[in-house]
Amino acid sequence: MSQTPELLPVGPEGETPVRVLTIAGSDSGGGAGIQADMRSFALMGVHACVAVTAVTVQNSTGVSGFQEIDPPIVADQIRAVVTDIGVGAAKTGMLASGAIIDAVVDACVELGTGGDGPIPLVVDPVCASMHGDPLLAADALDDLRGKLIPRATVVTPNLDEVALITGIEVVDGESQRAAARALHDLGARWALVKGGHLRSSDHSPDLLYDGAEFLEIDHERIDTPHDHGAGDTLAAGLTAALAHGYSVPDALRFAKGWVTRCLRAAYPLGEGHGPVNPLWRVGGGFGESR
Ligand code: PXL
Repeated sequence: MSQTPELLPVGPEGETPVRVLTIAGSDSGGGAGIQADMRSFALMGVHACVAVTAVTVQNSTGVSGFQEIDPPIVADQIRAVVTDIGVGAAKTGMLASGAIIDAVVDACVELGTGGDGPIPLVVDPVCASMHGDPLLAADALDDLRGKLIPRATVVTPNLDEVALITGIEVVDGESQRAAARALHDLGARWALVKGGHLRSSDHSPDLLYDGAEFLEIDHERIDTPHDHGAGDTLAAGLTAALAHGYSVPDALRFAKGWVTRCLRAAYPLGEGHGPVNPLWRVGGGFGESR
């Protein structure tokens, strides 16, 4: 595909759409986690199933606590939807604990999600909120490295997560390539090392690696404090495009375009950071009607 379209195809009204599964935590502020995924999935035209892993208590200023869901209930949500509704791709976000990672991996192995199975799995290895609040237990890193990442069709860490998972501080192109190699060595089919704030230009080059070739995917960088949920939204775009049968590089091109558009439309919310905004699809800037 030479030109990746800005939007995914949608079928006629009344026809069952492409389905995806998000395995993630709830954000009471509505900007990240499951809520970010559902907003984007709906506006991209795919049906999203959900396996809730944790309920966070948060607003625009940070996460003040969370309650984990029992690991067998997390796994049963995955089984219930994959065996009945069927999904074209799945993604993981906040998984909170090693026990939840284990339960998710067991269900994914059983259902052919990730690994050599037929259902692509996007692993967004969420470790902390943008405010630094932990969203994954420190003792779960070994499970992330040794069990979940090896099942990833594509793993999508930000630079802080890269450092936690691989020990590599990405500061330039060379360390970005070293990090991609390290993530691939852990067993991910594709490793995406996001440029994020890496280069102080108006571009944020992401590096994609499949063990053979490095692919740099560059996109305009939008500088906004309202980027809550940006990582989730990029991973959601990847997941939806993979469910449509895109290759990983084409899925990334679509997802970068999607998240860039959502960043451009981001809005302030509360006293802290506002969310990226997939509502650009239905027209933005509603203002407050009083
Ligand atoms: O953006 C990462 C993320 C994922 N999931 C939940 C979150 C956050 C960030 O705060 O709260 C539930």
